[in-house]
Amino acid sequence: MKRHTIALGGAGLMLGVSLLAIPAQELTAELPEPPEFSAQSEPIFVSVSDILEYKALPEYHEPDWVTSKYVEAGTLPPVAERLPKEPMVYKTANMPDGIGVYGDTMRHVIGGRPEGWNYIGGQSQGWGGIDIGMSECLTRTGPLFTVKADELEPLPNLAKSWEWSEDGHVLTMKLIEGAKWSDGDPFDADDVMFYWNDNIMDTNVSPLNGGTPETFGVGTTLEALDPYTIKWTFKEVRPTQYLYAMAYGTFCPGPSHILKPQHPKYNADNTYEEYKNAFPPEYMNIPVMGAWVPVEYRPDDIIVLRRNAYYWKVDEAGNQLPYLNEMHYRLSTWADRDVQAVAGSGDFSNLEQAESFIEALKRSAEDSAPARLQFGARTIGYTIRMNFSANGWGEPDERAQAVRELNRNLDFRKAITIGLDRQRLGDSLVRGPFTAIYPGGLYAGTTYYDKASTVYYQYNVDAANGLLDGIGLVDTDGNGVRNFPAGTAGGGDVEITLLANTDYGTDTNLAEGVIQQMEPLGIRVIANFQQGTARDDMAQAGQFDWSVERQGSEVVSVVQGTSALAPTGPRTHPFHRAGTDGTLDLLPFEQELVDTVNAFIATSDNAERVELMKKYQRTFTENVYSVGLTQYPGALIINKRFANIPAGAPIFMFNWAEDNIIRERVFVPADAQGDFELHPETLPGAPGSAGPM
Ligand code: BQZ
Repeated sequence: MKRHTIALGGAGLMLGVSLLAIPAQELTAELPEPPEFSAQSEPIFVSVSDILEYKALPEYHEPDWVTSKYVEAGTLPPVAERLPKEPMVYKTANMPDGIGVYGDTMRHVIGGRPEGWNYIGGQSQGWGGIDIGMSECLTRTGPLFTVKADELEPLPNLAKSWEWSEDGHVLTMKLIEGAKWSDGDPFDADDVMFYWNDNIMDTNVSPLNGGTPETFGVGTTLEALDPYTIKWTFKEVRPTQYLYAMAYGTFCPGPSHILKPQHPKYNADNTYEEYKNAFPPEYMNIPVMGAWVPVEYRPDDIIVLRRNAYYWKVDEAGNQLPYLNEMHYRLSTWADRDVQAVAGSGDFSNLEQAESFIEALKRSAEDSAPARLQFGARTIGYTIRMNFSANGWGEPDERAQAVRELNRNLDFRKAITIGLDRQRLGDSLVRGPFTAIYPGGLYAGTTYYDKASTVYYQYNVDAANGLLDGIGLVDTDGNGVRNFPAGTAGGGDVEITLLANTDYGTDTNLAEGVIQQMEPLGIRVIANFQQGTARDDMAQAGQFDWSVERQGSEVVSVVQGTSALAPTGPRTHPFHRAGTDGTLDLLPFEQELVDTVNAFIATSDNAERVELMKKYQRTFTENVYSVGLTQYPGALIINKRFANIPAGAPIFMFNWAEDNIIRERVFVPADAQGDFELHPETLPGAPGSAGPM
């Protein structure tokens, strides 16, 4: 800490800056190549039309017990009447193991806990594939990892077809006709417009996964032309980009016939909080468009879901999907998910915590191992996100406001990024060829990544201290911690809180590493470790100085979550949202990033897009917009008895594997089926009724 003492005096301080200024080129270096690590299986690339189509089939089928116990008993209409006019049909040629058979269960283990069933009202169901399985969206992107790059476009889903107007401003979408919610109520434009008008456009509601009006473009409008036709009008010309935002997690309509009566606009007795919490976890049989419906919930134990008798997808033989009758979500921890999957007491895991790699690899290498494990590309990455708002987002106190000002100072961010030994951080998680040094921005190895456009400020503690001296942060009271200049936050110690998610060992281990590595810089970082949901709420409310976060699909695919790449709207960005006056106080380089992202959204010319993302990457990494930490591959762990698991399925790309593998067409051959169903031969009951019917 000797250097600090030199520049104690005010004048000395200023002097220090110019004297100590270190030219950028001395701070940067060529980014080391990630260690050689090839994905263990490659996808089979196809066209969208090879995967599915919508068409009426001559006959339809269902599990025999559904026919005998429900249809013949008159408590359920025949399958043909439960299906839409033209169901979605999965093509056999695209199913790795072909047409499946009914039966069995997929036993998930999750680390989250359900807040309730009002997804569009902002409640989480516990993650780990439970909301992905219940919520169907206008389009779908999870399976796009198998689609040819030059034919990449979201899959149709609840929107079965769409057409652009000549001038490219209007997109007319046809919804699937005659599909029903799992209680038999018709799905139509009313559900779509309730989501748009009263959950997206009503800013008193924050739908789960962050859908906002700007997610679909500033000034965009949506209207229903008839029960099965909706019309989007965009300011941009042919912004095909927004079709990705119409997939999971930002355009998955909820059952308006159940939710609307609870919404304050239609129910004056209810507050918005009461609307959000109107359907607690104990409420069973919430109507869904997904393949399975929750019929049992035991707190801190399990959520059981049974097949949706009105599910609107079939195979080419006319068998109504899903093949699996039941889904379990054991309420435990994310780390336990890995353990149970390799042990065979669970059936599925996204091996995403690097600390568990070696043990999981060892266990799954045995011939007798119940599950197979396949690594994918490096699409899991962590970064430090600094809160860039200096105009009140998250209502910072004087100390926090002073930290925001530092976060907005490039030399400060440079000092932090070169003060970090990323190799050591990666090795602290797992040794071996897994982790790669990640400076921030788009991930190496992804479609739009360009190494030459990636600025890497290499590890250099001395230079870091030089920069911090240069910006006037001096340890005036000699306690080893730098102080704010007199007149700022009372000249107190520079103390910075670091938000991290205790649901994951990786998150808190990396945060601990950052805290430790900031000490030699005289920066006191204080752990603010929170459980998942609390962490998510704090992050979205801007109640953080810094946060260690596992990043989303925007830095993997760019096309999914694009609007989160820069503050394109007042509430779209993870670490810079509008302040108390509703405005965004963007720095000049942030405005450049916003313009680049908006230009990317507004063009479908691929060459132009590639150039725009090079510009994005350079501006992002040159300005250390976020401080990358490490990047590594994840591995999909699935019990060997399951069939129709697509080759090369990544745990995370456009979405998580729970979407990518298309679970509704996953099956277990008859002779391999386990006896795990807790409610065999039952169907979901009426909304709100206890248990299956
Ligand atoms: C995968 C995923 C499926 C959310 C969640 C969880 C939330 C975040 C993130 C992942 C979990 C699993 O991730 O870790 O492997 O199963 O659920 O939804 O981290 O806290 O808010 O973004 O997807």
